[in-house]
Amino acid sequence: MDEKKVMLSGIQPSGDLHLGNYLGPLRHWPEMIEEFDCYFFMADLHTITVRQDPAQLRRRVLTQVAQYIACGLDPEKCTIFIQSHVPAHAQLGWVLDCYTMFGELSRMTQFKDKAAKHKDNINAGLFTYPALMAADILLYQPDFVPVGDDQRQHVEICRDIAERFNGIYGEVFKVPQPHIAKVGARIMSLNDPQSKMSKSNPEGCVFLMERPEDILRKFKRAVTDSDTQRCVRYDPETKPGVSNLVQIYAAATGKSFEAIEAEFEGKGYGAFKPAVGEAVVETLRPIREETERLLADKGYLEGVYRTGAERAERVANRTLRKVYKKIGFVPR
Ligand code: ATP
Ligand code: LTN
Repeated sequence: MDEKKVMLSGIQPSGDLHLGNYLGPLRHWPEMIEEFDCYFFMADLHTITVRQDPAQLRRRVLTQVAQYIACGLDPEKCTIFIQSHVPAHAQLGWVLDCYTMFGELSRMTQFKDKAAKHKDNINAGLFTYPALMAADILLYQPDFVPVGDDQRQHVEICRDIAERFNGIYGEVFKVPQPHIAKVGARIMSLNDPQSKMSKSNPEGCVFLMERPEDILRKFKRAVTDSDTQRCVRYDPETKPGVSNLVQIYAAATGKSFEAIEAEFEGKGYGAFKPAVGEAVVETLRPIREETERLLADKGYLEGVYRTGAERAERVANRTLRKVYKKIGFVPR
């Protein structure tokens, strides 16, 4: 009997992975695979809520599979798969659409943000996205869902949907907990420290596959704060730019905020910004190199996501069958 707790998470392959994705959730995933039964997937079904170029989408999904492995996810020890390879996600997604309320979907901040950003394509999928995300999660009966802070609301609505369903049909779904890291859960944009680092603002965003010289340039240009003392101190209220860099440096090096403040005492931003850039370059270098190596071995990657889909499908179908039965669908 496998008594391990279960953990699941996904990232949309809607852009190249960046430092926010890495320092927020992804960096913590490899620590979890020893202790938990883990499922990690490429949320490709979610990406089409915004229009995608087909060739780019294919490239990004494969790159993301390679990056998951390069970041330390050993495919022998966890299940890595592509969401669209497991039809149960779309199937349970539809069911959960019918147990999710218009009003609660209307309150989702991601929907409001994306609807404002893509005014010409406010499609139904963008609106019901959280019900599909709930299906992604509930199919695997996980205990924890490790995500960045911006996904907390989606994990909470997933809990509400699970409780509603269980309230009608009995204990069908395990109600999962979000798992949000203390340091790195919200990395801010380098050129706009009031907004989160996001691929939609590439100058403020560092991508995992970016060249070291470009990374260093972005850090040298990072917006810092206009106080006269120019001291390196973690204080997000009054010094959002510098605090973001302190957070990045802490996450990249494992040093505490106090140790960082002591290290740069009396040195000013001129010394600090390149040091953060160097630390990030060194953190990302092995990941970039390993990703490139893996991308050259398409056969290996194919083996990983095929095996992953088979394993995921077995677990997902078990939950889906149970749901169909509870609802009253006639078995085939
Ligand atoms: P978009 O730019 O479209 O908002 P994104 O870059 O935020 O997308 P997602 O696929 O939405 O990427 O997020 C993947 C994971 O990375 C999620 O768990 C999310 O919480 C986390 N994440 C995204 N951006 C950051 C960030 N700046 N800091 C910390 N975690 C982040
Ligand atoms: N919405 C998530 C991606 C995602 C996800 C999930 C994360 C889709 N399904 C299930 C955790 C569990 C995002 O990162 N934007």
